[in-house]
Amino acid sequence: MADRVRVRGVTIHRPIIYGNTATVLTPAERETSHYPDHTHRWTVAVRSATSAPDSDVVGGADDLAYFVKRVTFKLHDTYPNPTRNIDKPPFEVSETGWGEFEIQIRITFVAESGEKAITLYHHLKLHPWSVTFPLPNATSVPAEPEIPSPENAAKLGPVHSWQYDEIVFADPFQNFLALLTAHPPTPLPKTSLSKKPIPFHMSNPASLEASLKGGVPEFTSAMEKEEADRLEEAKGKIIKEQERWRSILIEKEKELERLQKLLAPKE
Ligand code: SLL
Repeated sequence: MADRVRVRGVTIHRPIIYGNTATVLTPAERETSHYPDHTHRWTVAVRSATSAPDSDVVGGADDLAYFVKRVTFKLHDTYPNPTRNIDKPPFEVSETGWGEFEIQIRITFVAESGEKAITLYHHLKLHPWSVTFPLPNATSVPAEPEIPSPENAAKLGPVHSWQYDEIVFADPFQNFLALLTAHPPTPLPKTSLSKKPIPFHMSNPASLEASLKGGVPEFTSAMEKEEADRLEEAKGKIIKEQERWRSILIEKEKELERLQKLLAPKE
């Protein structure tokens, strides 16, 4: 069948984000809840990476349903029916709860794609970000950041934890390629149009301060360049460290040789 023909050598990708937002429940909400021990309301989602203009939603400008058939969120076993299948957009689950845990996110593609489902993992983040840096010569692991009181956490506003990713299709079927090219993704803005902060990520601790100024974060294409620069800088540092340790090793080997000679029985 002609539409079962793979287009060899072609790769095409679609940018997505996955992650969660969380807010502290107000005392009134807690009182009326069936679960008095629940402290937060959260939403875990898979969305297109670009945010709609003037929107309070992170990502989601494009509807992913043309290539995504189902997103399965596997919640912690403390939840009733922990496996949640979402078959139409928005591909998200909202719940209340008290604890952070790992969510398994399985994305199934439309049948005509012929693609296998992919599995992603997201650590549900409820508590505000804080970064504790290990000191360069520290011998102990830094202490776990303290969880602020609900009142203080509420003052900090919603918590956002989002990961940018690209779903790559290699050698796609001809009809699937046509489907994808008929739905080009809305490009990311170069820099944030409405001065939104970039989403905080542990790989970029410097972004913490900006993300705490509040506002809904937004992914931009400048982030990609900045990440490439950070990787380049980190690579440079590692090469320097490698050279430093190599010369230390050479010195030590020389010393070992010298000491071994001293120990060797005289002829
Ligand atoms: C923890 N390992 O101990 C984690 C588990 C589970 C969170 C967190 C809801 C439970 C319910 C809920 O928040 N589960 O339905 O009441 O922190």
